[in-house]
Amino acid sequence: MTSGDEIEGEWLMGWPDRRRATPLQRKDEQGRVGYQRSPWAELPGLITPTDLRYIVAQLQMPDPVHPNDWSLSIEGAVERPLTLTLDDVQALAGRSVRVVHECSGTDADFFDYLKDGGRRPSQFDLNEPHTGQTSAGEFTGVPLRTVLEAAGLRPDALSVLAQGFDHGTPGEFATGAARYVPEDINYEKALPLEKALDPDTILAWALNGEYLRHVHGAPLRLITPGWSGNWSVKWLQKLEVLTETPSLYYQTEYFVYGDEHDEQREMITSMGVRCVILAPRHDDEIAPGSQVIGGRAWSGAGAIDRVEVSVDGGESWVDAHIEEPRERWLWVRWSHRWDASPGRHTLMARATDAEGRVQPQTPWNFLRKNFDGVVPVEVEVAPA
Ligand SMILES: Nc1nc2c(c(=O)[nH]1)N[C@H]1C(S)=C(S)[C@@H](COP(=O)(O)O)O[C@H]1N2
Ligand SMILES: [Mo]
Repeated sequence: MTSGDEIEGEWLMGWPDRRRATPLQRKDEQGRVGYQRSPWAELPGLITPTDLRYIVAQLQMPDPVHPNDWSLSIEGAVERPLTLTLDDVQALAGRSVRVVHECSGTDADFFDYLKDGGRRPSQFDLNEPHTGQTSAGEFTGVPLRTVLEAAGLRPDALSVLAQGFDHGTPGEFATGAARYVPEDINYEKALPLEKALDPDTILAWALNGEYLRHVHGAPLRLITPGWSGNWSVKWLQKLEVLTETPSLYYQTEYFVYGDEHDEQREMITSMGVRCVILAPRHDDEIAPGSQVIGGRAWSGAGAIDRVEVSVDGGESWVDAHIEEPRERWLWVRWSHRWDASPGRHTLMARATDAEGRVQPQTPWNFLRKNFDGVVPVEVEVAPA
């Protein structure tokens, strides 16, 4: 290849290379990113590069804390309250988990699309790359359980409050189900004990092979595999073992199924089952003959066991090929070869997880959280 003959227009480390996917960012006056959507559907692999992960901060991005000035307190219903430095945490027997991390609000518009048969949401328009609040990565840390055992859980323990050092008044996101908007709170969630003791629930200091970045909750954050992103509290400063599951804004007001008038409001916990067709894209015109339909599938409750594809709008279904590995908390790539006949076709794909759950699991709800419906993709196959 002669110089100047770029493959798709980008130069990396002095060499011509392919065009890289870009995230959608919101920056403040100082150029600091406070919100980012991941171009995950443009990325071929299973791990989302750290630069391209989604970023959400419900309150305000806090100022960074130097790891040497940071510590974590473990208090409440424990035998021995502790204060741990980052060195202390890293000296415990650690582990890594590879997880899909997803904001419960990503793709909320699809609920309305499927419910009302209305306009297709813009992020799946062909002309715009699909971005979302979904990313997958490898987190390294120590099981929360190990830290709780070091402090000694009292028998009446019921939940573990995880508190971040970011604080503020819920602003632009403070709509919907909440019956009140509190002033100047810290971001905090009280994790039910069973999930807190799951060995896959970790306190993470590293992501994708390097130290966690500030935007993702450095020096230490919680990772709750399978539960929607809001449980994975960033910028941890305190763990408090409680003998109840308390009423908290982000627990019983905001991230709930139901609206402000509902008596029975349910906390949003594990994600449903998701399956997305990434090729071909909606409204594509494709050639007749052998074509590959492919995409990604994941679940909040277990590995993906089965992916089925329909090329006739859901009348008949066939099994697709699922690629290895099929890790419990990661997504899988799947594909299906199809002999495309001329005309318009409605393609669909649906997944089943190891718990036997088939999508959709989550019905339409007021905040449109944890969308996992089957979204049809229409394609035009050219005449032979
Ligand atoms: N301390 C703290 N933790 C938090 C949040 C926050 O605003 N503050 N946002 C939550 C939400 S709603 C999501 S979706 C994820 C986003 O994590 P990320 O920015 O690393 O992708 O973090 C969760 N943990
Ligand atoms: Mo979120």
